[in-house]
Amino acid sequence: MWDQLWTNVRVAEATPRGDGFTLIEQAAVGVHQGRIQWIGQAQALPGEPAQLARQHHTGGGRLLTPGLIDCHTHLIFGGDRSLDFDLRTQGQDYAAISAAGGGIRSTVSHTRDRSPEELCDIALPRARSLLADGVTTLEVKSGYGLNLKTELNMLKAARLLGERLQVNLQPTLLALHALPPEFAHDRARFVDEVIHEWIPAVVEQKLAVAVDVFIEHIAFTYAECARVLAAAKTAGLAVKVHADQLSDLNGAALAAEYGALSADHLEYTNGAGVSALAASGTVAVLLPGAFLMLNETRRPPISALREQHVPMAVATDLNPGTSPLTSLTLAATLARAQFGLTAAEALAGITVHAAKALGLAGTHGQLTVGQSADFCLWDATHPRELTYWLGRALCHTTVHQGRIRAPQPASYLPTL
Ligand code: DI6
Ligand code: FE
Repeated sequence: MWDQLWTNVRVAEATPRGDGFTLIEQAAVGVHQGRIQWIGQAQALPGEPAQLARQHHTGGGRLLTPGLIDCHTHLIFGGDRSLDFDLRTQGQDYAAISAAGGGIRSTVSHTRDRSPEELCDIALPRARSLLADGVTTLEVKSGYGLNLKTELNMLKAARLLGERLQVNLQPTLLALHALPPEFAHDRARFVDEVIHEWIPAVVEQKLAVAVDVFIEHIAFTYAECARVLAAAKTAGLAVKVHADQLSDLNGAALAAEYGALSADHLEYTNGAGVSALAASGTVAVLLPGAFLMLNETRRPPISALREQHVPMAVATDLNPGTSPLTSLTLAATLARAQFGLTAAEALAGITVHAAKALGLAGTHGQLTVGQSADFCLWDATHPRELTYWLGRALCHTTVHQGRIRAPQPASYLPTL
C-alpha cells in the first residue's frame, strides 16, 4: 500500500528539451517512501483509492508541477546593500562601487564574526520566501567570509537551514569570490590557501558538494580559477563557474574545460564558449535578477545556446549586491521578459535543467516514477501562467519528499 495518493490534479511539465509542455488532465500521483510510485491518468490507476494508499488527497483540479529548484543563491549574508543600489540608480557602476570599498567586501564585514546559528537566523526569512514560491531544492553558496572560519560558518549555517526547513539543501563553497583585503598584495598566496586549507577542510567536514569560482576583472583570472577548479575536482567535488557576467574572459570555456556542472550568468559569452558548453554537457544558468538590477543591456547568447541544445536553467542568484530577488517564479518570468525564453524553457529552467545544474538529473526536477516526490500545486490554469504574473503568489501546496509542507510565512508576497 502506498503512503499517499493525489487525485484531481492536472499534471504539467516542460519537456526535457524545453520545447513544449506535457499536460495530463484528470491525473493521479502515487507516493511511497518519499518517491513517486505511480503517475498517470486517474482512470488507469490499478485499483480504488482506498485500497491503493493510506492517505488520499484531492488537488481540487489544480496544476501539479515538479517542485522548483533554485540552483544558484547566495542567501546567507549579514547586512544588506540597499545603499549600493541607491548609488547605482544615481549613476555609479557596480565595479566602481566595489573598487571604492562597497560591493562584496562590505557584505563580508557584516558577515564575519557571526556564528552559524546567527547566520542561519538572518537567512531564514529569505529562504522562506523562496519556499513559499514552490522551491523544494535550494543551492546555497558561501563566499562572503573570505576567510576559512567564516566560509565554514556560512556552510554550517546552510546545513542548519536544511535541517530547519523542509528543503533539499545543496551547499557550495564559493572559494574565489573577491580577494580578501588581507591578501591585497599576495593573490597567489590566497589561492594557495584556498587549495591547501579551505578545500580540504570542507571535504573533511562534508560541508559542501561543489566549489564555485568568479572569473572576472574585479575578481579572479582564468589561471587562478583553473588552479582552484583542478584542486576541487581532485578532492572529489563538483565544480561551477560564475562566467562572463561583466566581460568576456572565456569563462564558459573555463567551465567546459573542467567539466563544470554549470556556467552561470554568460552575458558576454562568445560563440566558442557556447560550443564548449554544448560539448561538455555543462548547463547554462541564466540570472535575470542581476541583469535587471545592474541595468545590463547585453543579453546572454540565448539563440546560440538554444541552437546548440545547451540546457538552460534559471535561478534567482539571491544576493545582497546584485540580485535581491526572493522569488524563483519571478526570476523565470524575468528570463522570459528580458531574455526571450519561452514559457516551456522557463519552466524547464527552474525544474529539470536546474536539477542537472546541481548534478541531480534523474532524481529531482521531473515527475517520473522513482524521482523524489517533490511537487507543487498551483492556482493556475495553464503552466504558462507560472511565469507570467509579476510577484503573484500562485503556489497553493508544496510536497517535499512526499510530505506536505506547512505554509511558509512570506511577508513580501501579496496574499491572494
Ligand atoms: N556575481 C554576482 O552576481 C554576485 N556574486 C557574483 O560573483 C554578486 C555578489 C555581490 O555583489 O554581493
Ligand atoms: Fe552569483
